[in-house]
Amino acid sequence: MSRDFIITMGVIVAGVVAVSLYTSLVGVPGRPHAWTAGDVKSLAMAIEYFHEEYGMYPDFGMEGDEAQADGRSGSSLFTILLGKEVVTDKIQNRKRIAFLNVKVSKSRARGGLVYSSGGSGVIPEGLYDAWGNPLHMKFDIDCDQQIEDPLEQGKVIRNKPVVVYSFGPDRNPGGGDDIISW
Ligand SMILES: [Ca+2]
Ligand SMILES: [Ca+2]
Repeated sequence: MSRDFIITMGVIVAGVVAVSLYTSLVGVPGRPHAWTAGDVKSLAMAIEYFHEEYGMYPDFGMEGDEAQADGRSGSSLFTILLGKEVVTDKIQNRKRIAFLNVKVSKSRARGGLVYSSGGSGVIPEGLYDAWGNPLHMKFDIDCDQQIEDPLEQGKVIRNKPVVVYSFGPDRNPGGGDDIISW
């Protein structure tokens, strides 16, 4: 093998390693963004449609006007929005409409809706962005047609019953990469 060949191969290998490191750290631009943007919109629409259909918000154990799309309350929210509640006299989604239409995923690291037992269970666990973090929601619970912008202080979002957002690849509010439903 010539020295040039070895150097060329070395450069190619270094390039491949650099690209895969980059994509594993910040994600492939485009697709994950598009998936998460779609899921952010879908969740906002699902809650809006539920609100229109039943004249109330789903009651899923939220405290205050903000919630995260995971944990006990998140699981309860998705059970309601997917029409998977057990039929009792307390059922909220009486018509058992599947309001939510999002990508189902085996692992939260890839983003999407994840079910219990590593994706093989029947209980929805949470809805995650492409960077493995749960989506966030903020509701107009006082019904004054205004929601204080959760990402920009002093700004007000009007005429939305709910807003949904992800912090984006930097996993923090701001930074120009947040993904929002409004
Ligand atoms: Ca309000
Ligand atoms: Ca951000």
